[in-house]
Amino acid sequence: MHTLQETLTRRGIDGELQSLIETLANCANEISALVRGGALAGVLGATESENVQGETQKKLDVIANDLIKDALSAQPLVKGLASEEEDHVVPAHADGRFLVSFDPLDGSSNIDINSLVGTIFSVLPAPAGDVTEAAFMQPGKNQVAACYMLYGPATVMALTTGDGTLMFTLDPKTGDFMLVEERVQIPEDTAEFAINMSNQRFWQPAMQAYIADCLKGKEGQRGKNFNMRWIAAMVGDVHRVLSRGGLFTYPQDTKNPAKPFKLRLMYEANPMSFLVEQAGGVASTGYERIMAIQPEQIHQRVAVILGSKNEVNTCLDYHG
Ligand code: AFP
Repeated sequence: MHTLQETLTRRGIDGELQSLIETLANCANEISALVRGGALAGVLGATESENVQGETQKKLDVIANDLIKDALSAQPLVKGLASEEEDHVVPAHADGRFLVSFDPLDGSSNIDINSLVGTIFSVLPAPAGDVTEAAFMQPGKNQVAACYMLYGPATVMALTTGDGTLMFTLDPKTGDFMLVEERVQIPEDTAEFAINMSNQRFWQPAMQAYIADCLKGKEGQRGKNFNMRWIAAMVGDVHRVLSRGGLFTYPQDTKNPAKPFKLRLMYEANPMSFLVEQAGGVASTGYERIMAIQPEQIHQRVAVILGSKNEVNTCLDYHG
């Protein structure tokens, strides 16, 4: 078994990117310990504040955000950072090589019920000049690395630097992330989908039709029965897709016309799309490849359909 450091060295990942990835892994190690402490670590419950998107912040959202912000600000390779929990981009080191976007604690509503949560990172090359929001306005295909850490029964990390998707498990005895799978492959076919069914009446006709056909099962035109899963943390749902295939979607809806999309492009959709594509899957909005989208602002949201290649493509057929 190889540690994260040994794996990155063996794969010839340049020393600076390696150092940044190790910083991200160390953050996850600390957050993992807090998550495991639960009520004993004083991390449950909500704060009285809201983030820029008007969502109530959980204590652990704030703690994880501060922990990562401090660690990245102390890492000389980081030129700037953008977080789901920060109103604006945060400049770090003027001669840093990387920009890091992150969701410090994905799946916040799961914290208090002792269910899955995780952290998601996206690494972009830093352009010359000042760190403004404009520096982050790069499509996902520019990412040099992406990873998530899932704090489940085991703490795991999925990582890509553009040469496949690797899976690691945190060894609680040594604090090292150990390589458990070098080339994750998402099965091309599946009979499992993940969607928040309570929004059904608000979806566009294309998604209505696709899910309706899945629900008809063997007797319908799909000719097979489907199973449904919903973890309410994208990090958990994507981990299942990487582990055994499936289709995950948070589509456009009209529930709140001012907010037609739920998932954030920079902190959730782009890094997860990179991991999924590198594992042989597909990630789309329904109409375009997520990683080709030219971002317009850091907190932008998008529709997401990702997972097993053939199933996502079938869903995309319904979108014309
Ligand atoms: P947070 O980042 O605020 O924790 O939200 C999690 C999330 O964006 C994503 O991870 C889930 O897939 C989705 O929200 C769950 O949404 P529902 O509340 O509709 O189940």
